[in-house]
Amino acid sequence: MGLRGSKQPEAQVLLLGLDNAGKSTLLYKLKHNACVSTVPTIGFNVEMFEAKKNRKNIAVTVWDVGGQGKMREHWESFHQDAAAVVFVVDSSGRERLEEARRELEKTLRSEQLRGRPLVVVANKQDVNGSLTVTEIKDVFNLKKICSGRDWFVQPCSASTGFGVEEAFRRVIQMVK
Ligand code: G3D
Ligand code: MG
Repeated sequence: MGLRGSKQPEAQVLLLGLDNAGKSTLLYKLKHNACVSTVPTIGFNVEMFEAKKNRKNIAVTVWDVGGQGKMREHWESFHQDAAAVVFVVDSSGRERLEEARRELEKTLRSEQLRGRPLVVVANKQDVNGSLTVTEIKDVFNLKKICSGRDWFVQPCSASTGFGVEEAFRRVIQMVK
């Protein structure tokens, strides 16, 4: 049973990524269409949405689990009920790409997430010189590490709102 205890179809979505990738900004933009100044997430943020899938309402719960080192140990306890994973990447800097790639790889190895669809959000596309979707696909070797699941890379700017709704439309389409 989900948070509301209703019979309505529900989907839990895990919002993951390194700290500072833009997860909380993305979540608030989606929920309130507003730029809220974020503070590093301690613990987690959670928001619920109504969405339509195959003309039916679906209750979507998005879990934004803090990305800072210590919290990452807890990511796994959120895996069990996840229908899909959204992994947010800061495309504006190359320094932490390898770290992000490792975290994503580790996440995808989780037995509980086997076969779950993945949307990689290539965030901060508003920053000059940010990595393109193609570059991110290459660096992360997504074709290889995503074999056996549906996946998609969505260019996005959580600050401006570009690609935010599109990213979540993709997620809803992909959940079973
Ligand atoms: P997190 O929840 O993944 O840890 P936050 O990340 O949402 O807290 O965002 C971290 C910082 O990145 C914030 O800046 C936020 O404003 C910024 N950010 C998020 N998305 C974008 C984006 O699309 N473009 C740009 N340019 N910046 C973005 P501060 O300065 O508040 O730390
Ligand atoms: Mg946060």
